[in-house]
Amino acid sequence: MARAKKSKTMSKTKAPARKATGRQKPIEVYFWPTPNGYKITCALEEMGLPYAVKPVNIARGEQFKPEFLKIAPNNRMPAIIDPNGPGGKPISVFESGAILQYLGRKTGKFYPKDERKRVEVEEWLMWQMGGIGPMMGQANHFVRYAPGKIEYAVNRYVNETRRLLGVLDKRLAKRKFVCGELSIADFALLGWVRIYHRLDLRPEEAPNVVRWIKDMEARPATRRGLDVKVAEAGKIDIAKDKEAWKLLFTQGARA
Ligand SMILES: N[C@@H](CCC(=O)N[C@@H](CS)C(=O)NCC(=O)O)C(=O)O
Repeated sequence: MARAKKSKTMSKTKAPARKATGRQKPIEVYFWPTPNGYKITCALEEMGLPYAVKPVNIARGEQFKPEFLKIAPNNRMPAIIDPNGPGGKPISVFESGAILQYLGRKTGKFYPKDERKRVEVEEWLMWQMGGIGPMMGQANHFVRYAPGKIEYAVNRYVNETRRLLGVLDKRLAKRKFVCGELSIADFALLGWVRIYHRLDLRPEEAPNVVRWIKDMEARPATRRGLDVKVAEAGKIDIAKDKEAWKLLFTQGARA
């Protein structure tokens, strides 16, 4: 594993990067260690693509820097720049689902070409992007970050998360991975689903999901993806850090 190059514009990192071999330039991954960020590092590791981590310190406002907004206009990470994009020219991609589809098409891995199988993977990928991600994100917000305990909001989002995990649990009762074989849908889901316990959900509520999390985490490549660290992230507790809290949770008011 090679050290990631330090970015001039973003936070410094000691995060590892898969070594670029030959003349292939690494894919730049604009990253912060969150459930959405890990989707991409896990996929890149499983696909065996060289990459360099470019930290975007979202607790310090680096997602609003003009150079980042050029590639990610929604001021959210992850985003990537692939120097070897279509036609051999660089391409940038934002939105984790779009990045996973791009990487799947680029490598031909974990994104089947057979139309029926592809549709199935896309169903579960979109289910993650439109369901699990936003609902667990809101549940996490109201459980951990909202000032005071707003019971109605906690119940609303934790219960919806519980329902979604029930759907996933049924699906995984008869399949090793979400679509039978390992796919980009698994990479999309893992980051959020593996932290279900932070939302007061118990493992016995979804035993097949718990089994799948263990299987995924035991894969050496996925493990490497989940182990990508950014030193600075560990120093900031968003719940207690006033600057981070204001930057992340009062954006509508800022606009
Ligand atoms: N739908 C987006 C969501 C990405 C997202 O919410 N990223 C968060 C961290 S997990 C972020 O960058 N937040 C920065 C901010 O809120 O300004 C995706 O899947 O890429």
